[in-house]
Amino acid sequence: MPSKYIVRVMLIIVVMIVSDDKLKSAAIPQDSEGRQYHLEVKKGDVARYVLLPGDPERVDLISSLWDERRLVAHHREFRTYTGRYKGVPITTTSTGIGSPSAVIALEELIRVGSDTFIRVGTMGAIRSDIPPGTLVIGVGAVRLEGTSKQYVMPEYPAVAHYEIVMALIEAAEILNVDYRAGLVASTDSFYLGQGRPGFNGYFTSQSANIIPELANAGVLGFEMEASALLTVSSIYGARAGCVCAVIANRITDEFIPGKGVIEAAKVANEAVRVLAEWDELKRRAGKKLFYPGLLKNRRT
Ligand code: R1P
Ligand code: URA
Repeated sequence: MPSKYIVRVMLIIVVMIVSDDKLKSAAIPQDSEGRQYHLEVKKGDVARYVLLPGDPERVDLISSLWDERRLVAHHREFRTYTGRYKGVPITTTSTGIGSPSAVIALEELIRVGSDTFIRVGTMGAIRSDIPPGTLVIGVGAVRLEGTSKQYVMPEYPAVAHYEIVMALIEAAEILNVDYRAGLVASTDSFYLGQGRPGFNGYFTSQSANIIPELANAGVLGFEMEASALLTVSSIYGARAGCVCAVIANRITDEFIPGKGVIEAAKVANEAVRVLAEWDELKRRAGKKLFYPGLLKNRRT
């Protein structure tokens, strides 16, 4: 029988060998192959264009519309597929609920080579004329979450990249779906933060005022990730935008979970095809930014 000492030394050696394959640094948590701590993706696993739903089940729906797909990783709330949509390499990763995990996904996807992000979400409208099933294309977002404030001052704007806004509008027109374009508000709380009572009717004056105040300022509705994704993408020079299916209307008090989600998935996929075409036109013309005049160079 080996002594207790020898067993302990052998155990330490085994742990060292195993951990050599694992994370090298607490500050930069990735393994020796560059595989990221939360998403478990590495360079080569993901495409430049990424669709970001909150719900992990929505990545199955989004990728079911592709020509081909493979499950790359699923760790915690982050489920990732990569494949092709109409020939264009594409990835979808779920972010879970809320801005902290959404920005973790963004951070790790940028590190492994993605640079274009479209959130494919659900939201609650705060105007009576936006019924469930409508799509809202975000041009900007009110930063009512805390995550983006840990990156930059609150005055910094959360704006969608204009190419993504245009590509989403183009896709919605091609697919003939009902859509609006405008501002959304991203909160950290689904309940009090969006004017819903808490447990036992707990309420605050701030919560009571949030819907009329934002509606009066032209905001179309609530969701929980867009402003952090848009802000952090701008800081890093990445392109981001969002399209959300309206599943609730807070003025008419309707709630129809799932309404419009397949349309949002279709529009986001088609927007990636449009963006890829525009990116190719830019490349051929030697331009950094898309403008409508480039369309005259389109091959039919
Ligand atoms: C709240 O129910 C969740 O739904 C919305 C909100 O932003 C939040 O994540 O989006 P997803 O359906 O994309 O998760
Ligand atoms: N997502 C939200 O954040 N709020 C809603 O009302 C519906 C979906």
